[in-house]
Order: sequence, then structure tokens, then C-alpha cells
Amino acid sequence: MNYEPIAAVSTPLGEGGIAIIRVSGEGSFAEVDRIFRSKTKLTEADSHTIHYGHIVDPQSGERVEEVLVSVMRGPRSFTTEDVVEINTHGGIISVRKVMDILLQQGIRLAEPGEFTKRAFLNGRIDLSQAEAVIDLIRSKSDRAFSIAMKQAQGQLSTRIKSLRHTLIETLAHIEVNIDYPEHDVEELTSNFIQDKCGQVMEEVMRLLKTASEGKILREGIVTAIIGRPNVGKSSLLNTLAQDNKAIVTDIPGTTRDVVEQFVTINGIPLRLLDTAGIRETTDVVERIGVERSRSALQEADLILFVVNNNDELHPDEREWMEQITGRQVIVIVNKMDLPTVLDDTPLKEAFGENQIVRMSAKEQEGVDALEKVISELFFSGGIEAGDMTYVSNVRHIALLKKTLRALEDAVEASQQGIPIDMIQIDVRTAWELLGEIIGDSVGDSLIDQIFSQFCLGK
Ligand SMILES: Nc1nc2c(ncn2[C@@H]2O[C@H](COP(=O)(O)OP(=O)(O)OP(=O)(O)O)[C@@H](O)[C@H]2O)c(=O)[nH]1
Ligand SMILES: [Mg+2]
Repeated sequence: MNYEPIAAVSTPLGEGGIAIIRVSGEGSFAEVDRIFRSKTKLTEADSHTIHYGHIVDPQSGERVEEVLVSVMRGPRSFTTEDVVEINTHGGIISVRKVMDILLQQGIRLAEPGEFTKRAFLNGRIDLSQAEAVIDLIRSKSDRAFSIAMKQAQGQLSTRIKSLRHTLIETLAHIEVNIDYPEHDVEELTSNFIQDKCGQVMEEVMRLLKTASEGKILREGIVTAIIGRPNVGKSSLLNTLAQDNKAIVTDIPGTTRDVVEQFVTINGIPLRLLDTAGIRETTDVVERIGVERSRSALQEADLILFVVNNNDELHPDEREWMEQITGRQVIVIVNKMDLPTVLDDTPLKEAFGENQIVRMSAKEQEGVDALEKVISELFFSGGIEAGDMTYVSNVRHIALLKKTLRALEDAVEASQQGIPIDMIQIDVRTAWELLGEIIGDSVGDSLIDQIFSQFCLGK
């Protein structure tokens, strides 16, 4: 397809060494040639070359910016179209001036994600690969990045396509039976359907199993740090973040609000929520803080329950222990650098020795032990991404679940001897649902919605 040229700034807005403005679409080279003075015309330049010159205002002839311009001829480009990338000085004014001139030429400003959308519409990547591009940009940990990278390279697409292939074969088989019912292959067909659908169901279930780990790697484990005032919750957050993000003092009730910080402990991403120490208080501000702590506690995937090694277990703490049993809890016995006063027997009884980590936030000791316990809790098979295909996108997860249901219906119907053409509908539905993951048979509005989540210039 031939699309009109579009342009956008592809680097973050602000001051930087350079900024890049990307232009893509039919006639991009000629359009940019009109405002670019250089030894070589872009229309005549070889693909994948870069050219020094100036952007000029075509009306006044005035030199506006000194630039380097790269030329990528379609289909060997991100969008598969002719692409020009203008490298300007990385200032807000410089970028705006060049953009203004481009837009005055009648080039349209790209919508968020429109370059990637063109790569999809032009057939270079499928929808799941395009979605992985957003994940790549947003990924906050090495592992989330490597999952997104695999998806961008088509690992998930390949699996989905092979499952669809199996379903198409099944449909073809059913078709034959419908056309030649006198061949008396009814029973054979029924067995065939159950066998093939079973295979696909197994693989879909396997993919769905990776979903919770995939989601964690992508979004981080929501982790609430709770405990009595002054036990060292904020110090723990600071130690894990390697930053003085939260205020630490020896005054109980220092933290009044929920402080949020994204950290990775040896590759495991955590969304840490430091909370106000939970206690009865007459202070209005602190009381609101305590309320917020309670709600942070509700939404957490993981609770770090901090107690003080240098103090006895407080009745409040015994009470919370009851409230949080059944949740994912790690007990942090903090201040191990101080003499032990705490009798940890009740903690061991309630949570088990394996769930207790002894630390000193002050001396930054025990972080490795904590990491080990977290990875045991959340990653049954260890978190080496290896060759695993993770599904982490909510849209994909929902589609896989629906696929599973359709196939269950097909198998059930065939076991009950329901007419083959009815079963055919379920198998076809499953095939279509899988197709939606890779962007076969999806509507324009869904495509628009997916790409609108992108940043401008991508
Ligand atoms: N010796 C020692 N002191 C610590 C340790 N961790 C924290 N502290 C001290 O304990 C005091 C309280 O620390 P915070 O991190 O503010 O405690 P908190 O639990 O966030 O307290 P609130 O926000 O008031 O609920 C500070 O004086 C810290 O320096 C530790 O491992 N060892
Ligand atoms: Mg605090």
C-alpha cells in the first residue's frame, strides 16, 4: 500500500545531544529534498546512507538548522516505506523549527504509534509483534525486556500460527465429512476432532500458565512493606532502591503517605509500596496514612512484614499476623546489627522458617537472601527466561481463555454426538480468536486503540 508521508519527533522532548525527526511514506525523499541543502539529493542517495547539510526555510531561503539526514529506502525500513531520519541539535526550539517547516510542506503530523502501525499494515510485523514494541519501550527490567524482544521477533506469533494450522486441518477434515456423509467416517472424524483440539488446548493451557509470571515480569510484583512505626520500613525501601527516596528518622510515624518505588532485585521487578506504620493514632494526618497503608495491603501481591530484632513482638503485630496469613508474606526481621531481643518462635510457627529473612537495612545486609525467597515464591521453575514463550499481554490472555472455552465446547459436543456442522462452528471460532492475537481478522477500531497507546514518533 502507498501511504502519504507522515512526520514526528522520535526522541523524547527536552534538551539532549541530538534529536531525531522521522518522516515515512510515499514521496518522503522528494518532500525533504525541498527543504534540505546538501551535496547529494535524497532522491538520488543510496539506501542506508547519511548526509550532512542544512534545513532551509523554503520561503526565505534562510538556514534553520545544521543536520545529518539518513535515508532508508523501503522495504528495508522500520515501516517498509521510504524513511528519512533528520538528526538535529537536541534542543526544543531546534526540533520545533524543523518540524514546523516539514508541516508547512503539507506533511502530516504522525499519530502516536503510527510508524509501527504502518509496519503492521504493510505486513512487516503482525499485531502481537507490534504490541511487543510498546512492551520493549516500557519494560523496566532486563527480563521484561527480553520477553518483549522475543515476542517482537515473532516467537509468540510462530506458536499461534502453528496452532491455527492444526485447527485449519481439523476444519478441512470436518468439511470432507460434511460433503461425503455416506462415507461413514463420522466416528473417525469425531476422534480426530477430539485428538486435534486436545493438542491445541494443551498448548493454550501451557501458554496461559506463563501468563502470571509474564505479567509479573512486565508490571512488577506489587509489594507492600508493612510493620509498626520505626521498625525500618522506609530504610528497607531505600536499601532496595539504593536511593534515599523515603524519609527516615528515629521518630515513630515518619512516613505519612504511601511512597512508591520501582526496583529490581537481581532481575525481579518489584513495585514497592512503603507505608505508614500501622498503629492507633489521634494525629489526623497519620490516621489517613494508616488508612492508605491498609488499602495498599489489600492490593499487594506480596507483603513484606517488617519487625524489629531489637524489640519484643508487640500485640499489634500478633494481630496482623492473623490478618495476613493466607497471603504471600515474607517476614523481615530487621536491625540484626542490634542485640536480639525478639523471640521469633511465633513468627516461625505462623509463616515457617523459609519465609523469614534476617536483615539489617542500616548495614544493607540480607538483600540476597530476600531475593532468593522472592524468586522461590513467584517463579516455581526459577526465572531463567530461557526459551520460554511468556504471554503477558492482557488482550492475548483474554483471547487464549476464550479459545480454550471454544475448544472445550467442540470436544464436549463431539463426545455427545452432536452433529458435526455444529462442532465446526466452535473450531472455527477458536481459529478466529487465535487469529486476533496476531491481528488476522481484527477490526479497525481495535487496531486504532492498540496503536494509540504508543508514544508519539514510534
Ligand atoms: N540499627 C539499625 N537501625 C535501623 C535499621 N533500619 C532502620 N534503622 C533506624 O530505625 C529508625 C526508623 O527507621 P525508618 O526506616 O524511618 O522506620 P519506618 O518503619 O519507616 O518508620 P515509620 O515511617 O515511622 O513507620 C531510623 O532511625 C533508622 O535509622 C537497621 O537495620 N539497624
Ligand atoms: Mg517510614
